[in-house]
Amino acid sequence: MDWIVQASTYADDVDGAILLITYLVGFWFFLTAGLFFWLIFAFRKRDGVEAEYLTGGEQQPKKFITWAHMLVLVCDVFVVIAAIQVWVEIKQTLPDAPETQTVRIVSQQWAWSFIHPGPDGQLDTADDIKTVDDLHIEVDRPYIYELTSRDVLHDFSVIAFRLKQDAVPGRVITGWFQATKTGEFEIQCAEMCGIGHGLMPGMVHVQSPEEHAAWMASKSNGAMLAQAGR
Ligand SMILES: [Cu+2]
Repeated sequence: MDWIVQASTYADDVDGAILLITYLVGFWFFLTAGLFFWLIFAFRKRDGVEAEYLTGGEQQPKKFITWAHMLVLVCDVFVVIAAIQVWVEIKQTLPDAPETQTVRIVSQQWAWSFIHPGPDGQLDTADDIKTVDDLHIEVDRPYIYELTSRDVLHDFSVIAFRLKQDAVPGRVITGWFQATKTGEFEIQCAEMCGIGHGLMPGMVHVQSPEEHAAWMASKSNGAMLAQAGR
């Protein structure tokens, strides 16, 4: 689905599962709708022809339902296999490559706070970089996120990544993403969280390693100046 930009490693797999469902459901939709209207027009009321009453128990017409039902169940098997594959890949697997970094995402009414590991690559150290509504990450690097909420249910959604994860107060929810394209991609809260829900946008800035290092340097200089009281 190229008309919605795909900017993560798993975006294409999510689109593949959704397209499979769309094609299978679409096939049955048009087949049954077509058959339905054909029957209505082909067997409409005619003078001198009496309507036949079917109870549903007759074998001859019933096989059209039974066979179609079996075929739909076979399609379901393909949908379930595709869905489980994508679910396990995205929600039940975490990247373990050594270059993986962890970011913390805190949602609240109505903003996103991000805690980035600084140049040392570790969270909870002095060089952590905190931002509001702007997440800065490196392209082609796996990130684990720790998503929390300060108040109500929110949902961290980045359409270009095909990433969508509820934030639940009292829980730390862990997931991952790996961006494949540099650029700016929108974050939108995807869970009704109050009157400012629609005003809860954010931006992911996917940067090349050089850009990212420059951004971190600019932030840590600022932090040092602030610490020095300037
Ligand atoms: Cu929200």
